[in-house]
Amino acid sequence: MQVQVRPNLIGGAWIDGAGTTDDRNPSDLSDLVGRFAVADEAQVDAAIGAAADAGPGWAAATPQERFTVLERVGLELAARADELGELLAREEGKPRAEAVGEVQRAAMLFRFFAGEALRIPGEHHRSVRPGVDVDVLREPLGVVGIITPWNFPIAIPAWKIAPALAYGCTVVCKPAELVPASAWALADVLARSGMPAGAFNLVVGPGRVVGERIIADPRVRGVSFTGSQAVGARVAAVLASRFGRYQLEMGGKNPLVILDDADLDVAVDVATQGAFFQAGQRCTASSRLIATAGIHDRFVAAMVDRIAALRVGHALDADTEIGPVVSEEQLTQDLEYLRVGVDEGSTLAVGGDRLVRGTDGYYLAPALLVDSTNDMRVNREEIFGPVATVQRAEDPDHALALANATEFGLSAGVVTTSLRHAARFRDELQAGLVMVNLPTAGVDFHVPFGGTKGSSSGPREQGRHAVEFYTTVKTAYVRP
Ligand code: UN1
Repeated sequence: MQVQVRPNLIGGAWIDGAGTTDDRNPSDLSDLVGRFAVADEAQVDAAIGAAADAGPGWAAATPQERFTVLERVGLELAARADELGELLAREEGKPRAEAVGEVQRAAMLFRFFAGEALRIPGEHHRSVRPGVDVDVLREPLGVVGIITPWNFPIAIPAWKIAPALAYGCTVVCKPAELVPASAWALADVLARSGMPAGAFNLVVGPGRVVGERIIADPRVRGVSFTGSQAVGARVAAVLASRFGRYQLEMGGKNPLVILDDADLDVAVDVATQGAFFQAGQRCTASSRLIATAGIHDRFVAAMVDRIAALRVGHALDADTEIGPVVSEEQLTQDLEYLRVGVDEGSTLAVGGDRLVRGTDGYYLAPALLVDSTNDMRVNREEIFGPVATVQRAEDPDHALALANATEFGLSAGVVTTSLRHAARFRDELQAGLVMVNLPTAGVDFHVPFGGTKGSSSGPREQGRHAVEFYTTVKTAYVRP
């Protein structure tokens, strides 16, 4: 059977590529989710040119025009959340309910930034000189490159594209090659939204061709990237060399501290959700669980029971709690880290086996490594799978020190019933996101998102803080 190839969106036209890439369902490798055109370098250049040409017109669009376009996109995504959620679950492997939730989140991101397009901030001052006024204006940054990962196939594109367009930028977007279907569906909605041709362009393809071309082109004034530290460093180096702007969201090694006074049920719930839901494939996942001495053994025992009972299966099965991991490469990496963890001296308390299900997919039993120490590779390197470790801490001071002893700083949590401990950990955890009695993963769409230390670089994403990346400030002195 002839499979339809989904083309790239360049300058308002759907353009076939130089090759194609297949998008397969990690729950069922016999299911071809779609076939997508891969852009070559000339097509990436054309997309950047189209975005540059569309720039002045979109920058001059009224707040009402931008609101109308973004609101229309948000409403269509919301109306199609079930259909697009199923597509997302098929290509990425997260359970259907979470995938539908992700599409709804993308819808809300567009609706939030539709509103922000009406409220672009500015300042007015009287000059220190008589008879002179000063206006501080926000202007669009220009063409932005948006490079997104596979773990949130529609929410992460949405939370970069929506503010870019709201603040008057034009966009060239490269989604992760593993998950082009959701990004393509979003591009299709954007293409019909009434914005000028070229304001949004989609180019699918590998980072070494498409990504490299985007980051190197001087017409691209800024790049917003979510992905690995290695690629983030490359993006930063290239953008810095040509004085472009960059916004990087990279890894995490997020600690969740369970203090003696924690409610055990809350601790197990929060740790299970944060560490294992979405197969642990979140940069905000709770990968380091740190329990103080008085609760450690009870916490580990309860976690083992809970993890053993988690239902791992096809993303579209109604009773699945944990889907497959996204790819063979990811599965191999997860299994390798489990081996490393045991070699380094920690103990595999539960899980870690590749599972056989009714369809051929990348199923891995969620795994817990106990008796681990913070110097082990499994506690220093991001695994990005359904694998968490437990460390024993003597007391809250020790737990806090362990939590902060990492080069990352994205999200960090504490489970406690003590207001005093909660306030202290909120203040002293070194992370861009702090969660009290909540999973380290799972964030709202209307408030800033980002990390400290090696997790992030550049201004925050989301909420009203997104204006910092997508605009430049002009200070105008006016003598009437
Ligand atoms: C979330 O935890 O809801 O790639 C969001 C990631 C993050 C997003 C996490 N950029 O996992």
